[in-house]
Amino acid sequence: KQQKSAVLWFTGLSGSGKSTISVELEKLLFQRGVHTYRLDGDNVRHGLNQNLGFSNEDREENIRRIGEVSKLMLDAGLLTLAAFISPFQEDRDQVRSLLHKGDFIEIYVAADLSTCEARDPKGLYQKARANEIQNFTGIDSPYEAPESPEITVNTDETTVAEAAKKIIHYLEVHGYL
Ligand code: GGZ
Repeated sequence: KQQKSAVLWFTGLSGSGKSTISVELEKLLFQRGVHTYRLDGDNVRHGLNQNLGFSNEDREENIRRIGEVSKLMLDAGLLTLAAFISPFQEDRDQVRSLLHKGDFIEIYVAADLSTCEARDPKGLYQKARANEIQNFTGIDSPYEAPESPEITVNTDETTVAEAAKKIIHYLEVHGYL
């Protein structure tokens, strides 16, 4: 059976679990022989987008470029996993509008700010609270939760494995797998 390419777009706060879930999901997809590519801050913000920071304008441009790259990945026939905070509804909608209907799957990785702040894997929330970093999402920069995401996973309540399974289930039910 031919795989259907698509863009799985993870959005959520820093520390919500976007990257972790996308890594776990990629493993499950690999086991099924699905060809994937994962885009995240580590391979995009250090390269293609290294001239961008965290102002609203730079985040908009960050997401615009990632949207265009995702479109190229889609043309290459890959199931693309993009994990970025992508805090603005308008910017996510812009990416959606670049693609055909059904090719963009918005996944809201929901978690309370207090949960993300308690996790604080890189100590960035602490720095933001201490004013050592400005424009930090959830602290002094906004996050707009998706209005109608295809999938929501709440990592306050759900494990990484359960979240990945929920996404696999969606892909099966909707004919992507
Ligand atoms: C938010 C920041 C900031 C600020 C550095 N605000 O948890 P992380 O560390 O590993 O992931 C965050 C990442 C966010 O980059 P994105 O490209 O996903 O953001 S956006 O979609 O809004 O363009 C965080 C780190 O970069 N980081 N400074 N001020 N996150």
